[in-house]
Amino acid sequence: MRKLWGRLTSVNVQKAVWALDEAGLAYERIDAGGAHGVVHDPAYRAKNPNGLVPTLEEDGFVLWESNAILRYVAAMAPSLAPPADPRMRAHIEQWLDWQATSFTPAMRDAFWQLYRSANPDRAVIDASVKRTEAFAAILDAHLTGRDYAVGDGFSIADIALGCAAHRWLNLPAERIERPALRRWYDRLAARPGAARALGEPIS
Ligand SMILES: N[C@@H](CCC(=O)N[C@@H](CS)C(=O)NCC(=O)O)C(=O)O
Repeated sequence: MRKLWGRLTSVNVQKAVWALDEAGLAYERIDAGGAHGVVHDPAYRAKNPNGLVPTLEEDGFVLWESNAILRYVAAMAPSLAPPADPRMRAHIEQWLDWQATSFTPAMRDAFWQLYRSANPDRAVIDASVKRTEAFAAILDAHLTGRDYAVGDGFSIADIALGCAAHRWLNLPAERIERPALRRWYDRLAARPGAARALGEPIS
């Protein structure tokens, strides 16, 4: 039986859930992380020594790092199969890396201050929002005239970027309106595969 460990409020768990649902693969999701704990248990640490979520487990095969899980699911599921063209594959990788190393880290401080701090620090929020706006502008420009992040079909790049955009566009902060980013996100969020991943209130 396939198991996915991780709370649905985690943006990285949302990516894995979206990919599994989009692929139509059966799995059991087990709450872990945050208030659910579990991640500090030795049994969990034996699977994922980082003590983070998500972790995917399939009959003794264990995989962590959300974007690695996306690539694995895409390798298994015809509906998410990577394109044959090496350049298109490279662009999918590019956007996966950009999401993980640029877009999401930029908004992390604002998210933590707004959702997790008893005394949100306005200066920290503003600086984080400003950093993220620069990346949002890049994504908005890229998505202008496009329906998907790469090529003319849905891919795991849309999942990774879509989960990050979900967090960004719902952050209770003032943002510059980005029409192409908004249009792309609205289309993605309406996919049946996104319902569970993006369905929980952000917290
Ligand atoms: N690079 C890792 C980061 C994983 C990560 O930071 N997960 C966070 C939630 S988004 C976490 O486990 N936080 C601790 C917790 O929830 O207890 C990935 O992409 O999977």
